Amino acid sequence: MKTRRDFIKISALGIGGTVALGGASWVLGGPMANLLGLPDETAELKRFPTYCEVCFWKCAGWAYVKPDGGIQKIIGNADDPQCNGRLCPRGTGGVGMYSDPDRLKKPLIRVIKDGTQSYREASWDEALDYVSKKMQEIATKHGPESIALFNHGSSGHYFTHLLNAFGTNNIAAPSFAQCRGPRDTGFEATFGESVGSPEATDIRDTRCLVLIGSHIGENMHNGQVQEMSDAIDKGAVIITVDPRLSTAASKSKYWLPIKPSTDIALLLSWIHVLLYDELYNKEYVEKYAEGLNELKEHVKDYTPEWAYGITTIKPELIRLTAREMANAAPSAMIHPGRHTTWYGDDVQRSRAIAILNALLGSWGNRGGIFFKEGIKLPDFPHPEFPKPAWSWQDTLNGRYPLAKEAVTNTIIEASIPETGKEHLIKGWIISGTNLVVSVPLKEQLMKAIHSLDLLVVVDTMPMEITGYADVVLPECTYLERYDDIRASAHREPTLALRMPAVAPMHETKPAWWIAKQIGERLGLAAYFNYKDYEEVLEWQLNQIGQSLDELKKVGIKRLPRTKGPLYIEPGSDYTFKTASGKIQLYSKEFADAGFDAMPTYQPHAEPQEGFYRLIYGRAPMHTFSRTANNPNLVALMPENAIWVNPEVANIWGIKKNQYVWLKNQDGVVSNFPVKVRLTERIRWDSVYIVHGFGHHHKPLHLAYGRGANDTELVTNVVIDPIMGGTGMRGNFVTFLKDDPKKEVES
Ligand SMILES: Nc1nc2c(c(=O)[nH]1)N[C@H]1C(S)=C(S)[C@@H](COP(=O)(O)OP(=O)(O)OC[C@H]3O[C@@H](n4cnc5c(=O)[nH]c(N)nc54)[C@H](O)[C@@H]3O)O[C@H]1N2
Ligand SMILES: Nc1nc2c(c(=O)[nH]1)N[C@H]1C(S)=C(S)[C@@H](COP(=O)(O)OP(=O)(O)OC[C@H]3O[C@@H](n4cnc5c(=O)[nH]c(N)nc54)[C@H](O)[C@@H]3O)O[C@H]1N2
Ligand code: SF4
Ligand SMILES: [Mo]
Repeated sequence: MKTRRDFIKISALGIGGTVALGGASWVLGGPMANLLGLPDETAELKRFPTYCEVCFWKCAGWAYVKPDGGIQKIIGNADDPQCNGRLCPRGTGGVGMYSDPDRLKKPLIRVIKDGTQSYREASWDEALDYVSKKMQEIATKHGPESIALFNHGSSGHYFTHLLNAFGTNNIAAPSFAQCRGPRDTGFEATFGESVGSPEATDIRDTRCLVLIGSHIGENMHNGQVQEMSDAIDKGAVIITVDPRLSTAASKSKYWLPIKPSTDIALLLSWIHVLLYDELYNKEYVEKYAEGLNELKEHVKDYTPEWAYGITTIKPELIRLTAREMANAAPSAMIHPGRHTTWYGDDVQRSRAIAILNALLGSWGNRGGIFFKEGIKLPDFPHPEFPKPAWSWQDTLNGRYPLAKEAVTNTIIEASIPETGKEHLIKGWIISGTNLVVSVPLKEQLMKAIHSLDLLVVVDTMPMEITGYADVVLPECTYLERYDDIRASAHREPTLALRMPAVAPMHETKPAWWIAKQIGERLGLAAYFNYKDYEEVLEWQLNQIGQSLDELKKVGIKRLPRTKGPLYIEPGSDYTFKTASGKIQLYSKEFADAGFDAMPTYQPHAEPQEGFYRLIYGRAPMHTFSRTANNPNLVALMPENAIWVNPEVANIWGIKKNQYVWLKNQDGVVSNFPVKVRLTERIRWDSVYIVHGFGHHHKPLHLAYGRGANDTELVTNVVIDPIMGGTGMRGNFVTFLKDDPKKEVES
């Protein structure tokens, strides 16, 4: 069926993978030498500071450039406390983002000829004129608020600035409602603030670390992996709760192979043991917390025996592990997690985690959660932003009252005329996020996409989302551009610089330039009153007594703390950032908003016979879509596999390495087959795949058709009523051994 916005293969233009690039090739050997740590030839190489964009840990590093201009390798900056001179495999392989022959090369504009839609190459002027003219038209008709931005990563800031100047703050990222939103909301309700990114988790000095799902080691957030390894060396007790024997579980003293979706029951029973066996940190709780009596009454019946029937974790083990935490307290921590949109009651699970941390006295103590500190760089001077007539809060329509950031799903909903009504969104800019793979509810997403008057995608790669754009704007990779100074808060304030190591390949441009160009065309030049981004960085650094020249030489600068110690000093008082200044074991804020003031356990949907719960996670060598086509990383892991318990495989007559298709509870079949990994490391009631595979866009020559895509099988989404997070683990799959001959939109 032809629609208003047909999915277009960028390769149809012949500009996909067929163009030969200077230096780049399909041979996977070259960059592998770096991964294998072959002889250091850095002596004749020039090095440029950068920080990694392969994930959001943003490790600082050096890009080494060869005399012929190519990038030889990227290594970690030894002064960076976020990586200590060591990058993860993805960061090392980041060169592949630069050298990938499938990269976007020129601006593209959608055209319709004889009823067929395709892209044609355009000059930057033409593409930028098109975008700004369309934005202006939409604003004249519907107001500037009807333009929205979806973003992830460094480029988001420039387009946020552009849209704020234009008069809208409908700006959303899947890293909230599809990721850390529930955690942040649960922690804010309890402690008055969340743990930030990188998380203020004092794993290095912890004596007991509890991981609820958080699969550090596969989730390769660098500093955490290094600190966990140090903590293990120092004898810390690790307790991992995961239906799968994750890498972290395999390094743990205790692995609790919980029945998925029942974590709140386990957490409540741990709270019960801490309170009724009087193991909690009394002094800390008396001094800093409110609502102890209510909590004690609330968990009265939540005994380990009660939890056993739900979680399948034996009562003795629940008691023993609670004791381990109490013995180590306050140097004990239940990790807050990060990707927490699991079952739709995720804020309450995060609340239970926060409450346990409070009972142990973790917040503000060594080995728990430290007080992070960063440095704020002033904004480059610009006129005040206009006040939008309405904003993303209005798209909530009274739902999700505690959402502190825009919810992707309601912005999508507001872009469909039947559901958008008086707050209708007509244009999207998308930068650095492959919405088709990162947001579930595909039907709603497609309806929205087909209703828009303008869809602009800024990306480095021809990912699925680019196929729906009216205009595709190719950004250069992080190795070819300046970006904002990394000034994230952690144990000490740091400043890290990213500058171009090489000139942008093809006709690609940095996002700051793209945003400025559109801004100038929209009459907003006063908001972009600089020649280039070097000028912005220089000005910002000068305001805080630092210099760009120095950062160019050192890459990263550590600054002394000025806002007090890392932990609560003995004998001193601490005021939490909640309304009352105390930790909220009982949340009045939740009660007032009509939610449970303390977490309760609710059973979740169970699989029908012959179906297994689909759970998903990360692999050390990939970051979702970001790396799917990266030649260096595809060489390390070309496809995902489905983890199946051997007992289940036996029932189905499925063999090791056999390819199967997956069919979910709503009859949706995976686009491609996926290889079976038989392993005792997963419970029989669940199957597991790594997210980010199964790409169906042919211009991704390496990623196309490799493995299964979990997102397409997530058709049952349970939305968290508190902040709008999309619980994605209530989906069940069965196996198809024969090719269902599915037609794949590619
Ligand atoms: N290598 C790599 N590292 C990454 C990323 C990446 O793409 N690649 N992405 C980064 C990002 S953005 C994020 S948000 C984080 C995500 O990483 P985490 O926050 O660690 O993600 P989780 O969803 O907690 O972890 C998935 C784990 O949960 C387990 N699990 C599934 N269901 C249940 C359940 O019901 N109960 C329990 N207890 N466990 C369950 C799975 O078996 C799996 O081991 O990783 C970050 N790090
Ligand atoms: N089913 C399912 N859904 C999930 C998850 C899951 O595990 N399973 N994980 C969730 C989580 S934790 C998160 S954080 C979100 C992440 O979801 P996304 O934000 O979509 O994550 P990425 O895959 O990092 O986004 C990648 C896009 O950014 C582009 N890109 C890479 N570098 C650059 C650059 O320098 N500039 C520009 N302009 N673009 C660039 C890539 O080519 C790609 O199109 O997904 C969530 N959705
Ligand atoms: S953890 Fe790895 S991918 Fe993430 S920023 Fe650091 S080196 Fe890059
Ligand atoms: Mo995430």
